[in-house]
Amino acid sequence: MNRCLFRCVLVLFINISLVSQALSAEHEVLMLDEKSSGDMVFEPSLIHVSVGDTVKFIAKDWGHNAESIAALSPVGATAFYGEINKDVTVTLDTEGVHVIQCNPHSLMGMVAVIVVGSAINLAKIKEDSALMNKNFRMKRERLEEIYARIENDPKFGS
Ligand SMILES: [Cu+2]
Repeated sequence: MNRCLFRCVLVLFINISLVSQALSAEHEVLMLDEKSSGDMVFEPSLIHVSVGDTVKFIAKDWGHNAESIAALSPVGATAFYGEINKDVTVTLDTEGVHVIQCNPHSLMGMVAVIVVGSAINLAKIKEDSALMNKNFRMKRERLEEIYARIENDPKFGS
């Protein structure tokens, strides 16, 4: 009898934790000085999340921040601005491609891309990035590489 009750409670508990995991997840992105892929990077530089998930940007190395770029975000997305040397956690409620930058290193192409759900606005983001290319003078190919990875991976649904 007790064993049955224990089993039922255990099953219920597992179900509750599975449901809450399915509802939202937290992802982590590191802000780093250097990596094999180059200097001043977000790691990973491309992540795929579900609507309602959170992303925590972790200030592992000094001198970085994470902030949204209004012109390279889906229409209606909430802007965020993380302070330098501080972790920042954002909840992403707007579907589409969001480009994130480190303000001090934006000229060096310290960017990350978060795809929330499907990359429904990728064409527009690419067009607007081309207009902003002057702001990514040194390593703007990083963004182009990331867009190519999105286009070549069916999971992003672009
Ligand atoms: Cu930086």
